[in-house]
Amino acid sequence: MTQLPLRAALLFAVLSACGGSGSSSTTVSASGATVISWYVGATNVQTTVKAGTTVQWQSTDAMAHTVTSSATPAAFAELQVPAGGLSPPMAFNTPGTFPFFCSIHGANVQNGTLTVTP
Ligand SMILES: [Cu+2]
Repeated sequence: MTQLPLRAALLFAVLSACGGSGSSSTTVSASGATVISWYVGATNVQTTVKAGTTVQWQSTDAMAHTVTSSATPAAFAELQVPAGGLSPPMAFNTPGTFPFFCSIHGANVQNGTLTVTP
């Protein structure tokens, strides 16, 4: 994922250019959170964190998304990712493998797996 720094830089530029829109989007990541870029076309996104890590998904294409568990039953409650903003922070405290997708755009164009290690 060598594009991540570039995406982050582009997002920062976008956010800086449109401040004061009145949007309630969360634009500041939680302290120490691992932030996953989440956009249409983000497929097979693989992220590994240690148990206890707070994770947030960030819309980097200015579109609203969800982070929805692919497991049955769902491994976690669906998160909303506001357009250009961040999902609420969620702490993953239990080791395991957590596949997810976007219920707005579909698993074909947005899917990934979060692996939580002990
Ligand atoms: Cu989406």
